[in-house]
Amino acid sequence: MPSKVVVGAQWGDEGKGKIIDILASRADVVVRSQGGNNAGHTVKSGGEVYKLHLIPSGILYSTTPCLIGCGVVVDPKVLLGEIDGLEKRGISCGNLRIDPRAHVIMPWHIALDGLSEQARGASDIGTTKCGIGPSYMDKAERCGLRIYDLVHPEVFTKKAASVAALKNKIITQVYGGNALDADTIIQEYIAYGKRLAKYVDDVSVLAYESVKAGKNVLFEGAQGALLDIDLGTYPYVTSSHPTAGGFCTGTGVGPTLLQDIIGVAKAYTTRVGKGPFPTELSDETGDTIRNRGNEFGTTTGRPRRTGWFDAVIVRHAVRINGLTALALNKLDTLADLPALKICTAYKLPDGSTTEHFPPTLEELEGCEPVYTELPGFSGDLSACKSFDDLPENAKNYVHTIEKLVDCRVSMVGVGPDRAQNLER
Ligand code: 2SA
Ligand code: GDP
Ligand code: MG
Repeated sequence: MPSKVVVGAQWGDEGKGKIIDILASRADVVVRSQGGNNAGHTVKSGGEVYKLHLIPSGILYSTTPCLIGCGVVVDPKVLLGEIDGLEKRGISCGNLRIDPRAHVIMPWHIALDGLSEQARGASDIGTTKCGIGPSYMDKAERCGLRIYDLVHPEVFTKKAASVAALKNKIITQVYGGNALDADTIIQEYIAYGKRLAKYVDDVSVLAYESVKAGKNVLFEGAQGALLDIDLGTYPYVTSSHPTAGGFCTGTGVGPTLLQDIIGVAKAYTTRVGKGPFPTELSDETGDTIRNRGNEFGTTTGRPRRTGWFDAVIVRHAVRINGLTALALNKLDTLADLPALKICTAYKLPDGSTTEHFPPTLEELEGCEPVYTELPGFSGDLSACKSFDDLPENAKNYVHTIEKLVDCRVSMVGVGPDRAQNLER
């Protein structure tokens, strides 16, 4: 399986962790390219549950190098906590590597994430408050601190002191918040840097050489297509590119080195945080899906908003990622609902319809989902061992989605465990 890319095809939490874990068992190297600890990937294996935020899911396989690319924003405190947590459970992190170009999430980023959300009031984004946006802002502003700086105390002290002074001005004078103690922070982070130094290496070179050597390289996505800063539901998006193109800039490998691009979708739709959600169900059916599917954020525990499968958004994900296949998770969650709806298109205010996701929120406003209704299926799908074992109506549901989004469904999820995945 030379290079495979796994991306979210909706608003995140599609079950990428499970698919990545399955593919990681056959991968020689796993690479992450964007986001930070706002991601939460749940991997269930042999009765154990692992919640990973920053470390690529391949870490559960002892010999697989796991690379954190230059496009990731790294909270060193969280990363060290994750390393310690895994090592306590007997999982070695010796194969972890972090690109020196990756940016560091500092306490002022976390403070500013909270303060700016508060200042937005009712029009807040609903961020995870992990400091993701403010860290990417500094990267674009060219005043960010990078992993290289973190592991070089003299460089770090100088740069961090000047950035801290600027950030404290913003925190106190713009937002009326409390200034942070720069000296204490610098000492604390130098200590983190000392522990992380042994993991630092050039991920662009490592990833390139692995692909060139014919190794199976797995590129692990976080969040989802509709959260892409350019192609998602801006401004209700994250601050990175959780799309196939983001893997090139976020790891330092060129597009011709990426082969299979697998989009992961749920058999319905969820989103956390604010922003448009055309097929949202604010009724009992939505509650049933949330409770049955255990739809609560892996990072923040927030209840996820739930709704019908929206072929318009997944079609958008197929196009912007150039998906070669889809993994459709959580089909089991829909069992026993009397009828299932799929949104096939949006009706525009002028009465016409479109199959394409509108580029702006203003254009999306006033769009109404057009549904097709399919018969439901019942029973415990989690016991199915192959696609053929599924009830006819469940197979029909999958075939309908394939046709509507023009992409082959190569895997169907019927439960959270590694084994509950039907490959086709
Ligand atoms: P941020 O924190 O700046 O990236 O938030 C901006 C928007 O991106 C959304 N976002 C997410 N959506 C789904 N899942 C995410 N990760 C966690 C998980 C979520 C959690 O895997 O369960 O635990 O709450 C994630 N991360 C960011 C976010 O909701 C904002 O809409
Ligand atoms: P990610 O961010 O895309 O990796 O997804 P999360 O881990 O945040 O959320 C997906 C949730 O669904 C996790 O709790 C998984 O264990 C669970 N899950 C994944 N696939 C399936 C499936 O096919 N069926 C069920 N019932 N749960 C699943
Ligand atoms: Mg998640």
